[in-house]
Amino acid sequence: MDVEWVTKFLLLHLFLHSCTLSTHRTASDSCTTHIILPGPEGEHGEKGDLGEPGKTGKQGPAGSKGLIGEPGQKGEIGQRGKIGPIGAKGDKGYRGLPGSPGMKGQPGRFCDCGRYRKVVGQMDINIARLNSTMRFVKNVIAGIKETEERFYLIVKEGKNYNAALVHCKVRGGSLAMPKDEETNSLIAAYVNKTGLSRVFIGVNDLEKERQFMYTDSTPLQNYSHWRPGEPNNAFGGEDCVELVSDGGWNDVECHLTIYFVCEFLKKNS
Ligand code: GN1
Ligand code: CA
Ligand code: CA
Repeated sequence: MDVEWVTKFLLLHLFLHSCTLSTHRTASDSCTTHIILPGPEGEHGEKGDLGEPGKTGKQGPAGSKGLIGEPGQKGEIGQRGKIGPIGAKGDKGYRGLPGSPGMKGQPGRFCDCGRYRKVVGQMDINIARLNSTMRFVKNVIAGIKETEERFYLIVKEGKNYNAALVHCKVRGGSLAMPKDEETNSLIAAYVNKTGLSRVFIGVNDLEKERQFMYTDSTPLQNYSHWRPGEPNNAFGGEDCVELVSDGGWNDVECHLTIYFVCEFLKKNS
C-alpha cells in the first residue's frame, strides 16, 4: 500500500473522529469548517546506511539420502575354516572275491596221539570231578543242618548205597548215622523240609544178616528207629537202610538209586 496515501487517510479519519466524539464543543467549533489537508510531498530522503549483518540462521533439516556408493575393492582371501565333525560310518562293503588257493602243505609228521588222548582223557575226568564238587557246593549253599557236633547235608543226587557212601567219604564225611532220637528227628525234619520221602542213611547188615551196623563199623547200641514190621529183609535181599519222612527206618536193597544224607564232624568240637 502506498505510504503517502495511508498517511492522508489516517489524518482525515482522526479529524472526523475527534469531531463526532467531542461533547464540549460549541456550535462555532463546527468540524466541517476545520478540515486540515496534508501539505505537498517532500523530497525523498537520503539512502540509509548499510544495516548490520543479520544473525546466523537456524540449522536446516537433514538432506535427503545420497545415492548408493560404488562397491569397494575385493578383500584378501580368508583363513582356512575349522575341520568339520566326523561323518557317519559308511555301509559295509561287499564281500570280496575268494582268494586263490594256497600252496599245498608239507607232508604230516608222526603224531604221538596216544599220549594226547591220555591227557585229554585225564582232563575229562578232572572236569567231571569239578562238576561233581560244584554240585556239592551248590547243595551246601542251598541248606545244611547241624547239631552241636556235626553238620548234616542231604545230597540230591540219586545214587546206590555204595556210591552214596563214597560220595560222602571223598568230601571228608560219611553217610549219616543217627545215634539218638534228637539227631534222627533233625534228619527227618530236614527230609520233610526238602520235600523228599526217603533217603539212605549209614546203616546196613551187609557183613552179617540181621546184625545191623553203622558205616563206621560200630554196632547199633541203645538206639534204632525201625518202622513197624522192619527190618524184614524183604525178598531176601535188603541189607541197606533208608530213613523215611516220618523218621522211621526200613531195610531196602542196596542197589536202589535214591538221595542220601552225609554227615560231617565239626573239626573244632
Ligand atoms: C515195602 O510199602 P513200602 O514200599 O513202603 C515193605 C518194605 C520193603 C519195601 C521194598 C510193610 O515197603 O519192608 O523194604 O516194600 N514194607 C512192608 O520196596 O512190607
Ligand atoms: Ca538184610
Ligand atoms: Ca524192609
